[in-house]
Amino acid sequence: MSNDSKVMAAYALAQERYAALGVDTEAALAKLEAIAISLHCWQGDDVGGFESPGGELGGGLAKTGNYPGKARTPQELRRDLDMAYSLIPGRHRLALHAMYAEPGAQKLDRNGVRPEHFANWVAWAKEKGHGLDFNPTYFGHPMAASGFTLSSYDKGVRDFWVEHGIICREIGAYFGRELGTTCLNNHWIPDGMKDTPADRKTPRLLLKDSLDRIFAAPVDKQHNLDAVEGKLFGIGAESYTVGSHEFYLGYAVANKLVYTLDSGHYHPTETISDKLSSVLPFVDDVMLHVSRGVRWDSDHVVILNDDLQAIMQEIVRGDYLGRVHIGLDFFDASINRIAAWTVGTRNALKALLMALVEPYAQLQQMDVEGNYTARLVLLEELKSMPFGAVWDAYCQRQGAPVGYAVMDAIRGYERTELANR
Ligand code: RNT
Ligand code: ZN
Repeated sequence: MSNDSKVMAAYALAQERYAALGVDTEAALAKLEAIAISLHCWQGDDVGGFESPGGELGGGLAKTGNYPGKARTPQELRRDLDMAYSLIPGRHRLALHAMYAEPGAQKLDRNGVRPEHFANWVAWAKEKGHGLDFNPTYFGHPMAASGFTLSSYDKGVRDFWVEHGIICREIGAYFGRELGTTCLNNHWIPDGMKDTPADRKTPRLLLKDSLDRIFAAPVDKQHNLDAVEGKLFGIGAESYTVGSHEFYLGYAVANKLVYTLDSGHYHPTETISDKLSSVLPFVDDVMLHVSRGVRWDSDHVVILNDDLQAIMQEIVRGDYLGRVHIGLDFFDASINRIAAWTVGTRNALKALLMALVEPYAQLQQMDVEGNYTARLVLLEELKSMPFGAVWDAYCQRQGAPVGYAVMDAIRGYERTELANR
């Protein structure tokens, strides 16, 4: 029997096992196929961007590792992304940051960035069929060196970043218009203090004022949807982060914006999975930055752990697939960067599929009936159902490598492409 037919034979058996639980695996795969994950461009070059070679990362973000072969140009980054997408089943999106602009020969500052500086990205996305998301870059810049941007006591600094925020919304609208799919535009700022501030209030009021200015002009929500991302702490902002969870959740609710939940932005024992059903009665949409913090907001590659499964279960069980925009946010420079994207995205999809093949109506009924014994037994038995056979069949049908074969493809690309950098 060929490998291909082994995969399909295993799937046929798995399909029957799931059918016995009342689960239609074909329906689950059809749902999975419709989900586009937003890959983050910044895993490809350690949050470098193309403004200046070897610029300071800043903003409390830290990359560790020096694995060879990092993308040095937009062309290399797009080639690497093409490779990663080819290893991931389904059709997915790309999240860009403003610092990935291509100004040509011009020297560009953040307030000078314009839609045309992303024309190559748009042409590439059109050709390959990817939607584009966006992020203004409020860090890694001399105007952010004080640790403050939109909440700075210095009006000149605030004005500079407000200008950046406004133009970035236009860039997002340009993406949405050109590609015919809404661009999620995520605003995150690093502002905060290493040590205890005297005044926690004023920077927050200044931030609110800056955001009001950025979001004052109406931008067609069909093309550009703005999101704000809260955070608890960062390196150098351990004692005070201006844009905290409560601040931005309040701001998003009051101003009908999307709220972004990043898995690394809370107390280490707090999970974002529990926040979805708490936040979604009050905001229309949520954006996720799926990440993996190890002891702190370390942005490790997402693995198939309980946290990830709980996030995807909440999205599927709550019927939130239309309102939760799943994006990734991690950067590991110590391993092959294409592998990092591939593993993280495949895991996000695996966790979604696991949630999609749950007999949820049965489980829900057990909640209602107070049948907690049966619920525990079923949930534990589900863990050893032949989920892997369904996933393998999906990869095979989608033309993505099945199982550890991804590593052959990654090794091949390392030899022919990355080794020459
Ligand atoms: C930082 C935020 C933010 C960044 C990216 C690069 O803590 O998570 O989303 O990681 O914008
Ligand atoms: Zn994030």
